[in-house]
Amino acid sequence: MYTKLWLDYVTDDNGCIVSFDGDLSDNKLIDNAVNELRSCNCLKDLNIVLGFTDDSSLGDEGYRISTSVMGYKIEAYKDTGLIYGAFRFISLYRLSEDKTISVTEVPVNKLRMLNHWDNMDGSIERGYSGNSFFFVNNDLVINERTKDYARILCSLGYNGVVINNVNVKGEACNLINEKFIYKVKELEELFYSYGVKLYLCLNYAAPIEDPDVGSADPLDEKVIKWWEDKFDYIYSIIPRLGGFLVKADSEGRPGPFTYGRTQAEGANLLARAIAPHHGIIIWRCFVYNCQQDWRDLKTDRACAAYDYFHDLDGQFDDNVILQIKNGPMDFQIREPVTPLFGKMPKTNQMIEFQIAQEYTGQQRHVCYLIPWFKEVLGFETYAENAGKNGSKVVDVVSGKTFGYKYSGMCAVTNTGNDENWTGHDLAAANLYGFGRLSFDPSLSSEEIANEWIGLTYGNDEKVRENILKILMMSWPAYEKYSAPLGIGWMVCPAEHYGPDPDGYEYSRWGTYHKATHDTVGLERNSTGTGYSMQYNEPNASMYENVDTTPDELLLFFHKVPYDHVLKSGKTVIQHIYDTHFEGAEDVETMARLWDELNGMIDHNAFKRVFERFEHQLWHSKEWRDVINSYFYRKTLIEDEKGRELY
Ligand code: GCW
Repeated sequence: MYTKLWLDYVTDDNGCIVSFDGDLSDNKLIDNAVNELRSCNCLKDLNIVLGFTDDSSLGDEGYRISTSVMGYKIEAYKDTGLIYGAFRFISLYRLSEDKTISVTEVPVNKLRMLNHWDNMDGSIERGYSGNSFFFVNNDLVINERTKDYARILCSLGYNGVVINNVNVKGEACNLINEKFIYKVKELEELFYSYGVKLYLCLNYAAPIEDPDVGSADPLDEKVIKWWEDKFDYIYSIIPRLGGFLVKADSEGRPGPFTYGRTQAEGANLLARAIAPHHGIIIWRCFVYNCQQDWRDLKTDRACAAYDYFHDLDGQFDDNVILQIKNGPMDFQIREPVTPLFGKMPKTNQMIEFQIAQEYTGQQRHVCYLIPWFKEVLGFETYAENAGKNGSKVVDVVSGKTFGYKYSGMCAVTNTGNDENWTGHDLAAANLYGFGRLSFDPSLSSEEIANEWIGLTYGNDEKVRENILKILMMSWPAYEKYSAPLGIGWMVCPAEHYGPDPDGYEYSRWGTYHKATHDTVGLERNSTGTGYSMQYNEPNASMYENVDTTPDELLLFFHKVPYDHVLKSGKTVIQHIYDTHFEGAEDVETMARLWDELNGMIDHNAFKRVFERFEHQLWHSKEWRDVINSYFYRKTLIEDEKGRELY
């Protein structure tokens, strides 16, 4: 294996003395914590004591690390905290110059999860780093890589993983049947021993296939009994299973709407059946009409989640969590924040991001997404009655604003069975970063990047500086050379890769930019689809008005002429030309910064990223020229700077 990323440090037993101050009666978490420390080369000859403290403010997962002349002490209130603390200690020790470590850290978010879109045949929906390492040929596989993965998750602060695709199909339906349940149990035990809870996706329509039931109507007694029996069975074998993630009434999948019921009735069906076992139901809000007629000027996909869920506030059981995508559409390079955040005080919510780079370069382009996620989390929702608790998205999803029982952050993962886990070596910064960010959202994008660079490439200053620059330039660069000003979907429909400005324009997906020869964008204020009115004030008024809408979202909210002047002082058309030229130039800069590292880092690691840049250099120019030509041909407006347009 050529790289294990930040786990590289793990080598052989080396004589570091780790003592556990307490009763070790068969506790796998503590065993694993001790083993990690003992087998870590960089801790050679250190004296480390692990122990419990009665300081309950550390909660289940927090820890305190301190340094004295005797050595190091890692304390926690619970065993889960000890293993998080052990991993964190290794990172901090490796990053620290003077080796004095003194931290107390408690995770901000209760749930910090990854969602796999892995299918049982081994493929991964929107996977860009090889095939699944959970599933091969319709079988569930548990091996060394699975263990390394559990270690990675724990070392980054994740505490939950959903291993199968939300689009549950084929054999995946059997994960909760006799055929696979004992293997799922084995997997649960492995993850549990690293502090990570296992979750599964389920097929809401499953009872339809049972000839004795033939329905999935949430109010049908037979359906209710079917799920009760099913959860009784599952939990009799895997009592610690975290629960289930559900995609219903979405993209062709049946759900409560099929039976004229609400989303709350659908979610509560499962929540009530699972409640005696203390499981949770994570219910996705990605519900919209994906059979839209592009001629229909009234329907707006952006409005859908709010329209279907907002009025149900208070109707969901307390073991339901709504999982809501960061934006109202679908993981575009730029979208406004979904207006449901801050508007449902009585309903648990968690936010869903995507580190699988479906629309952001598919792990062939470098695109460090943490700065984007930070912007989303920092968005002020102006939730009513939030008071001192705060009402930014980060406050809402961490449960602070409304005192949610369950809440947190999850991301669609970017991992696969490629040797480096994430396809592009630099995409590992997103896997690392999302774990750290969900543990502590106050960390800056630069802090997270610096940690990752140090742990992955060592502490050389030039290496750190160049990679940091590349990472921090990468998301803005991608935005510049792809779809402009928040408009989204100028991408090839087949794979969601590469430019195709009209690719979605006459499709059924509700994702239109409506560019004509004199205007571009959609009117989503009160004179248009009304989407802007879903926000609390003053956001609603800000988006209502062209003059107060931020430039980067202008075309998401408004239809404007190409000579409309942005706050930057440029016209829309000139902004499009300029950013597209700039974006492609930024890629040249990033590639040059990488080239400078030739000879300074492992050659193979250097070469892998070098090759990805070769592609990105070409492909960013393709984006630039296709998008610029598209608008040039529509408008016949020349570039002010006289650059070539085709
Ligand atoms: O972005 C879309 C993807 C689908 C995905 C869906 C979802 C798993 O293109 O591949 O299906 O979102 O989030 O459910």
